[in-house]
Amino acid sequence: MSLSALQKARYGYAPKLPSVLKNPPAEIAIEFGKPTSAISDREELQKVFARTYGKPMACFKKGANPNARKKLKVGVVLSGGQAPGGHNVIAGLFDGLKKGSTDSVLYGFLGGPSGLINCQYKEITAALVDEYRNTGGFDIIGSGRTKIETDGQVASSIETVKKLGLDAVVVIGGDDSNTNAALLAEHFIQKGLKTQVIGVPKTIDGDLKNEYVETSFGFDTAAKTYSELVGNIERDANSARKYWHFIKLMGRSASHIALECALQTQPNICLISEEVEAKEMTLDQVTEDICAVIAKRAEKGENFGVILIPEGLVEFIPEIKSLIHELNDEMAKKAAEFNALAGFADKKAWLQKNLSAPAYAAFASLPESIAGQFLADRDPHGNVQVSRIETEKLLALAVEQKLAEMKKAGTYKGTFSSYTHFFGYEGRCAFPSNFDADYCYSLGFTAFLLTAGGVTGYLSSVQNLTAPADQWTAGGIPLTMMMNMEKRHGAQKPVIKKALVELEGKPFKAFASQRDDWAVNTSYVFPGAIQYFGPPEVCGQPSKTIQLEHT
Ligand code: FBP
Repeated sequence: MSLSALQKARYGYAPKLPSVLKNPPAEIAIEFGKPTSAISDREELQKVFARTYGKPMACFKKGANPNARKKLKVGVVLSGGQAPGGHNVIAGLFDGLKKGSTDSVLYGFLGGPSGLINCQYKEITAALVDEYRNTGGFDIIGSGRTKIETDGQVASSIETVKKLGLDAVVVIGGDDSNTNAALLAEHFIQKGLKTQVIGVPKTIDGDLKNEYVETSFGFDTAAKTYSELVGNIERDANSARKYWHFIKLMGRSASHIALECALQTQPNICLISEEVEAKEMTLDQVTEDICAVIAKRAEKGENFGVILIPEGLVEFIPEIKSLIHELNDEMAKKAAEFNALAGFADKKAWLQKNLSAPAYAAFASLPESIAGQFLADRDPHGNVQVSRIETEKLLALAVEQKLAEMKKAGTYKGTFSSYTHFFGYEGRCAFPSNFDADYCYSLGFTAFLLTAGGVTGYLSSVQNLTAPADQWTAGGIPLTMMMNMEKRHGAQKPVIKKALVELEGKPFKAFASQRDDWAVNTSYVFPGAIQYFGPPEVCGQPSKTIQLEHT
């Protein structure tokens, strides 16, 4: 593989660590706090996690650590969607293990959790890890979305850890993967295994966060990458002054990415799914609101603008949410019957018979090209794949239609021409920002210390992230502490609670206090590309979301 100049330069970047982690491992002690409990549903969770529930929080401090020099065998898994910084988690874990004992071994499971199930792995050597330091992507070992769920999958995973004699498995993943990690930790103890399970909070979506997990890694870089692109489009729109750009931004459910991009680029409109749901807005109302802004700008002769749309929006619009739920259920219950249908017309007729009247009406109101996307293959959890639904096109079409009506009624006098974009995969494998490079390396190193500390069912946690890195703190959060029970596939299941945008939170309030002005008065900000070298105000700032959350 030939290397870009940036890649070569990034190999030489030394990630910054919290000062406590700069000590030799034998001088980093693990300290425990009081026992913890879950967010809610404590009794049920205690039953599911009979051996791992309620453990104390862990924190690393300078002090003697007699276990740090133990020779350890650890396996690492990358789970779910790519997020910038995953390679640095592995680098931090590897370096920590080798600092503890040069005889320690790190295996990487190939292609995600299926690598653990099927015992497909490779040893992570110094030469291998050096090729991936400070780079984006998950290609060092690959990732996947298989869940370790069935008895057979758990049994196969147990076989693998026994065969390799693993002291620990480190799972780098989002809320679902870390829920899975917690269950695995419990299964391993039940089966009398010594193998610990440690999680690491990953996802560009930014929805794996709480009081103790300030952000998931990858969010910072992905949102900065999209903000660069949005800013470039804003500048183009402001130069050409003739197009409205509808930009969908990745983030499966939560609107954190769209909100962060809005705070960075000050677009004319940014929809926030959580607000649309709270206000129970219909698709028609969302369209009307957009048209009102377009009409106001047209009065000033400004027939251009930029609209940010969170990827998950459709699932937050009540009538479409109900449609999706019914579709998911019916398509799963009568899968063979549905899959035998050939064309769109047959499928539509089938839906008319099988959906409730309101759900079918919502389906029938969609343009055919978009309606078909609601019928595409489900993800492994049986959910519609929202990144495949062209919400940006749906809205652009609906807006065009409504503006034509407004023109006839004399309430709109402008010209309307639109472009649609989807930014998602463009940001998931970018070179990690310095923030993510440092954060991930620290998370990986902390995962090593948790392993050496003998705990299981913990999430690696690095906090105080708006301070300079040497003031960050490191520790571990019991995974059960972040859980509640939720209905999945018709049954109550333990899950780590997803963090959606809080409408009472500071990032949303900062946005809401300025958006009316941004809507009408062009106020674009052009963040430019992520900078890796230079003064801290240019290359060392964390996301606006985390900065606002800490004010
Ligand atoms: P994770 O939660 O697994 O990190 O993935 C997030 C995400 O990037 C979403 O933003 C997006 O909806 C989805 O993955 C796309 O999935 P896929 O990679 O399977 O196309």
